[in-house]
Amino acid sequence: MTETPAPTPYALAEQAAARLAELTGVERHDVALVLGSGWLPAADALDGAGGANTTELDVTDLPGFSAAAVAGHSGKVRSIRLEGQGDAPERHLLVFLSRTHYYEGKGVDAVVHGVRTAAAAGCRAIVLTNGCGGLNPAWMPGTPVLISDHINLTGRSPIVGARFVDLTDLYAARLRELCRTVDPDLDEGVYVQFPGPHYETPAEVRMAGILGGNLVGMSTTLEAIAAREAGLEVLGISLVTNLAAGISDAPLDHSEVLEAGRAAASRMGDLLARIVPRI
Ligand code: 8IG
Repeated sequence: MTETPAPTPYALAEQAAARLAELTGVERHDVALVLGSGWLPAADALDGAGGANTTELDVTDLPGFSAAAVAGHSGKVRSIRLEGQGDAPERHLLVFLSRTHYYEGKGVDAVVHGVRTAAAAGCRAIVLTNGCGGLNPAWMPGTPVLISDHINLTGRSPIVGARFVDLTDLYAARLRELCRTVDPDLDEGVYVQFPGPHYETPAEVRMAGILGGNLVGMSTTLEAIAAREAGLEVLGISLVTNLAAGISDAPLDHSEVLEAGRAAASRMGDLLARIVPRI
């Protein structure tokens, strides 16, 4: 008896993309978004037709995805048709309302499966969002910050083998500029990914600052690397939902994260809705 070998992560993403096309009737998607903690309320602004142009699926309908594990992360994926306007052509968005985190212990391939599925579905660009802690005391909870670069403290890579992928300008300067044409007050910063799921100690937050970091979180860097490997242009946007440990005296609390998202939803939704058609 012979056993069928497990598909490679890339082949599994091809299967997920094929199933996505079948279930949505959309042959190719153009731009993908991954919505992090606090971003869910902003998601609805993307379908300007009030949901009429949206097909929503459970991620588990697609091969290779597992159910969402975090409160505030819905295990759904949406396909949204943006009507063409002026010189902006019709676009198909692929929006993940949840992600798999490194700290879930499902492995790095599970963390980046959405990114690889987006690439296999035809996407040329991806917007990676997250909720995170801020080191700059001027960034009040609810402040969006463009990711200019990252420091990956997981010690892991989604890539296996002698494939030396260049990460210069990983977070595309062109897309950051585009964001600032929409919202000129947007700051930018270096995102430091810790493995989690515990938050940092105050000493670790000081270390992140000494290393050149401005934002601390538990996602995004492995996805960005996989996106670059797949040839996608990457835009990263953090929503500072709390001051990082030790920057303020207050202890960290996940409900604070969800509340900051609700409070910032209209600014974030407006930003996404105005940027995405121009990517
Ligand atoms: I939301 O302060 C959110 N996610 N590591 N630190 C880390 N992750 C986070 C934080 C934070 N806030």
